[in-house]
Amino acid sequence: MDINRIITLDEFIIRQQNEFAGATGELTGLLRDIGVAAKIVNREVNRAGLVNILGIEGTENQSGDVVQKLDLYANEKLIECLKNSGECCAIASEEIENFIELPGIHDKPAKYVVLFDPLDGSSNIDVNVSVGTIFSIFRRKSDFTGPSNIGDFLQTGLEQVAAGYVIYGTSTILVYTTGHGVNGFTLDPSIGEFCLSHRNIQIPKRGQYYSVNQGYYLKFDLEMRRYIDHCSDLNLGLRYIGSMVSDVHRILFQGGIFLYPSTRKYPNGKLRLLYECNPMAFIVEQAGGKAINNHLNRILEIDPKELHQRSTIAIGSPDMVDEMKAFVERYSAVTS
Ligand code: AHM
Ligand code: MG
Repeated sequence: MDINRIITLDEFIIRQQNEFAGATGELTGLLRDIGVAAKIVNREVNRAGLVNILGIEGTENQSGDVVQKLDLYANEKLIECLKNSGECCAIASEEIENFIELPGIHDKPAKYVVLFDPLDGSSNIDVNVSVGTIFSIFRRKSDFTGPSNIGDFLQTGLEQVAAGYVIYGTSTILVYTTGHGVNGFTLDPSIGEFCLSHRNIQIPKRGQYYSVNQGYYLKFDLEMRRYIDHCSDLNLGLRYIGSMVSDVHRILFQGGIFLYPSTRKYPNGKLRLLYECNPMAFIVEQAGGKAINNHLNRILEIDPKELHQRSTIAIGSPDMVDEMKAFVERYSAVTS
């Protein structure tokens, strides 16, 4: 086979499916439909400067953040594509208070639920900085013949069957895992296809950057301040975009650590466990990295209690996350 041949996302997903005996193609269909939604959202993100859908919508989402118009558009498109897919029985979105049941197609019971953050980092939209879409897929736990329930969504991150993100950056890249490594696909706008561009992504053990909103330094706990001082002592560079997808994407390729610790405003962290932390943790772990919270618990093992639960997070290169863990252990022992 010609190794330079273009492999599209659709072809790659189908090939992966063929490697698993008993795979029915349902997850394949679902991933493909998310790919379609990503293309539609991408088109709109790119056109955003041209049409009047920019700007703050004026409402607040479930978590109290200001919602911008493009978030709502991305939210609608994802729901639409997942509805048409017929493989998803219910969805939960960072932009919606409760989960939504989706009607089945031809009375076929759907096995999966999908959770997503339709447009993460939305405060960046107005200034033309990269944003992203994050998704997480679970097999439903409830009886396939009845309606889905909250228990289908409140599963630990370990139970994710797939997770991914799309970064709308200088190019648009979709990165996903089904628990067998991580692969990245770059959208070729000339043919309208995501093409395999980053095979079996491995995160470096360490990196030259740390990523945290250092403006909140004085609001962080002592152990976190000490760790940040340590990063600075090591002459690590600080990179913080304010768009988790973009910050973690860089770390996935170049190594480093991303932190969103507790602050006075967000004592449990700002980021959402189900829409942001779990899917990113699954991807990063699959690439050889680590993800823990401030209590040093593995993100993927946290038992969620509610849909919009927040979590602190330290995610990235394995050696750097271990080092952060050691700082927290040392300095919290000093204060306790
Ligand atoms: P959003 O989902 O409302 O866009 O918020 C999540 C974003 C993350 O992408 C980013 O890492 C973080 O919020 C930035 O928050 P802050 O401005 O407090 O540093
Ligand atoms: Mg978000």
